[in-house]
Amino acid sequence: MNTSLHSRLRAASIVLLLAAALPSARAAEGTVLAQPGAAPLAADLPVELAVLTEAPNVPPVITRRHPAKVIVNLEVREVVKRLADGVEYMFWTYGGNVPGSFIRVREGDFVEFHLNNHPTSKVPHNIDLHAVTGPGGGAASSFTAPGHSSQFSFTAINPGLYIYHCATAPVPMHIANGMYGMILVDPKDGLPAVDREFYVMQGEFYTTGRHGEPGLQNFDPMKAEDERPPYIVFNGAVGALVGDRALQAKVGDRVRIYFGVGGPNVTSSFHVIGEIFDTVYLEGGIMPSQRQVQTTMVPSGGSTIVDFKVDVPGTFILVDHSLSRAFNKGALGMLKVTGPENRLIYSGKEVDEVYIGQASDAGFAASKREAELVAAKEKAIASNPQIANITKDIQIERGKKVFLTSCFACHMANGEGLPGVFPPLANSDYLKADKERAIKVVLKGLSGPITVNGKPYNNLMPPQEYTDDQVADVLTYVMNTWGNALGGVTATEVKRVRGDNK
Ligand code: HEC
Ligand SMILES: [Cu+2]
Repeated sequence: MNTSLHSRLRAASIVLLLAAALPSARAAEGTVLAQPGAAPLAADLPVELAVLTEAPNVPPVITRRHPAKVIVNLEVREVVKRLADGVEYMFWTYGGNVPGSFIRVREGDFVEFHLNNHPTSKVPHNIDLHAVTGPGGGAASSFTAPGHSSQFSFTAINPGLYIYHCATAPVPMHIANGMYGMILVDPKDGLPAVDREFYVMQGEFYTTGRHGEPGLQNFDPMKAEDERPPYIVFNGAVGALVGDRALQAKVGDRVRIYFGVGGPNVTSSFHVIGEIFDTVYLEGGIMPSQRQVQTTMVPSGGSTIVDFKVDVPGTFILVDHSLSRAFNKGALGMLKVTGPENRLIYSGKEVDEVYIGQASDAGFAASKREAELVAAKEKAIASNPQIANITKDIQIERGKKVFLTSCFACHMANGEGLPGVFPPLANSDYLKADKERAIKVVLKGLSGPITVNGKPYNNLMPPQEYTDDQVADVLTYVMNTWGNALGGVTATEVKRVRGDNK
């Protein structure tokens, strides 16, 4: 390192140390360096905890007319959830859902941001908020290993609707797994009032299987590189906004949609079938940029705000008007408007079913009924002892194969383990005592002191990377071999424990 750079860095760190030592400036080096008379010191601001909401909900309008110090606690969690009927995906999320929790602050607010990466996460994550003025948008200061938290702060000097996303390598993969959301920085005097506000984000998923291929799907890096997503969806899943989950409004309401594109790659031609946007705040800025708009273009990593009044009842379909995406890949949602007809504005009856096919109410009802029947079938199978026994025997053989890919290396092929190092699975009182705990051990690993059959162990078992079925099978094998007779484990039980995230 050259000496002048070295001494400049040292000078910079002394400034930071001094800043930290001054009581009034403890909260923020940033404001200490601000121009005199610019903003009040963060330490003098009233403190608020940010209300975070799950899509399609938006936190309440900010009514205060002064800046505040707003504390945001956002937790990263890796969770298996529904991508489409019968299709699951390991989503990486901000707050447990895709898109991530909606954050709302006011222009001039001092934001103290805490990013917490859940202990069950497999990889580190961070956050780049486009609302942050500063290198990386917070990414470098928020790099957080599993089980850790990091903190940084910024002043929201620019009002607008901003995307946030993970910027940990490989960045396209983190975003493609669902790591994006939005932060709204309300202008000082707020946006014009409306009756309903919604939060919708588009993003694509690069699954190894084709669109609709059932089961837990993995991320396919080649498809991502070639930009060939089998899924392009609103709010993280096919049908996230249809049927019972549709957006709701009443005739006469002024509706606002905060719409963003997480991507990572595909832009959106955002359109609501049967509506005209009265106002578009192009690219998520705060100036109305156009009136009477049919379709607005939203870039990847960008946003838009659209306002429109709903004049007649019916179902209005949200789409990416690159329509194969809507009709074949999932980018389709609904706004259901109830209230009196206005024959002057629109005379016809609803004819959704003819063109939206599977996403129509009839299709939605069919998927719901199908799910009920599948559950009923599984229940019937489970309660038939003959089928249950055959199922268990199949599980045991499959589980043995799983056991022989990893577990045996430590716990030994005969399940006896190694004295003082690897605990036994044969006749293990630890295993016997708690089935749910055993599932957790396999999914999430185990470390620290434990006692098995009266002997102490204090070692580390890494989490085992298997599907729900494989975990169920291997535990069923372990629980019914070497003299163990402990019943079975189902994939459903494993899924529940995996989703638990505790
Ligand atoms: C790299 C070595 C290693 C592998 C591979 C491994 N384990 Fe473990 N396992 C351990 C260690 C070490 C412990 C004890 C951890 C501690 O001391 O806290 C343990 C504990 C357990 C326990 C709880 C203690 C007991 O004896 O009942 C169960 C159950 C278990 N492992 C099952 C499995 C299964 C099933 C697999 C394969 C899917 C597996 N393990 C793979 C090392 C391993
Ligand atoms: Cu990430």
